[in-house]
Amino acid sequence: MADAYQPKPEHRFTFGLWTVGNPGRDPFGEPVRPVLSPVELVHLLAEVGAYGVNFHDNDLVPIDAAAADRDRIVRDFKAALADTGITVPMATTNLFGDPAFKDGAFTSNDARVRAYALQKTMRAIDLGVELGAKVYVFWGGREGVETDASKDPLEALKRYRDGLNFLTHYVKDRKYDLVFALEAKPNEPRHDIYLPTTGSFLAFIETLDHPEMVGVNPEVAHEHMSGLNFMHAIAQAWDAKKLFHIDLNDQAFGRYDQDLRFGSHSIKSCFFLVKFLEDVGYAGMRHFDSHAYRTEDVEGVKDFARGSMRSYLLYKEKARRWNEDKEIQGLLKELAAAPGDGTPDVGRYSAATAEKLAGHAFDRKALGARGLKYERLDQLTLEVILGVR
Ligand code: DIG
Ligand code: MN
Ligand code: MN
Repeated sequence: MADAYQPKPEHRFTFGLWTVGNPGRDPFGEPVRPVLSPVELVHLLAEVGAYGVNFHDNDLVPIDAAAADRDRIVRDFKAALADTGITVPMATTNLFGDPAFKDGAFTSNDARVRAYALQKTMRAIDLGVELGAKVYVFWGGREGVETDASKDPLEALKRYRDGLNFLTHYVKDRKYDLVFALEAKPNEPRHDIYLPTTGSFLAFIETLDHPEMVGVNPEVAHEHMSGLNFMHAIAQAWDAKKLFHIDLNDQAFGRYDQDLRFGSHSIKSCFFLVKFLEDVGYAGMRHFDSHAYRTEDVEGVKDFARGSMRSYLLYKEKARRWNEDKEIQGLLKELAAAPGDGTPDVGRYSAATAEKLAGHAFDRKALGARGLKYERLDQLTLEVILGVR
């Protein structure tokens, strides 16, 4: 029986071809699942109720495909999209798999590789736009070093900037309706990856020729790898009007990139993340950049995909209950209450405010003595998440 947590198109749940198509290879083991074709994966996503599918250029068109094969593959893919109603909201380039990119793409020490990366990305942008993508993601998985003896970080940042500037100019020249979303990760596969966090990219974007075209695509696992609060990174991106896309998954702190099913590990942080996205009215894609356990067969992959979307909707319902919980809202109202003890209201600076503030006598001991009831507030939050409120 279908309950209230079934995915619908308006939820905008999307998956990359490389996620549900992950055959289960890992650094210590061979694939455990058959490799499904892009057409088969589109039908699998339609079966589980997804809204859209994303891809790296070579997830769809093999890097050495002849032109005729490329055209057939794209034609068949378009037919599967038309048959199922699955859309393509986002596309990206694989600038990390081929050995040519072993020392990076845009930041490679070899000018030929940097030029090839631009050519490959231009072609991949054309393909993404042809299939309807409006967001173009850049994950610089190889833009980094094993040894800092190999690259000057200032030169590397200049190359990164030059590459992205070239491509924003290309998109503008082609008059594409497309924005860029930059995805951070601190390490893996490189020992250190440049621009390791969402915050790093938010600063970097302001140094580009067309910052208005460029936002971020934060990923849960990648901020967790650095031990960071993901929802805070999202809040900063939202505050800067740069949350153009998001990679949802899950991750134990301080480990390799696990790309776990969304909401399956960090229960409380996923609750606050979904609450934030729903509270602010984030209208972008809910993209799951994750994959099934290596223990799973193709039916298990469908369980992974269904669980990702279902968990998001469960957290969304818990957020609604939190927002409507009378005791929780009462505590928040108390916290927000104005002191009412004559403390000057210091909004924007004025000489008069500064003078009033300078002369005010604070009761410092009383400030420190106030109990804030966060234990009760957090316990109530936990009880909402655990389903007893
Ligand atoms: C890894 O987290 C990266 C690649 O999978 C892809 O380039 C990007 C798009 O979501 N995420
Ligand atoms: Mn990841
Ligand atoms: Mn990602």
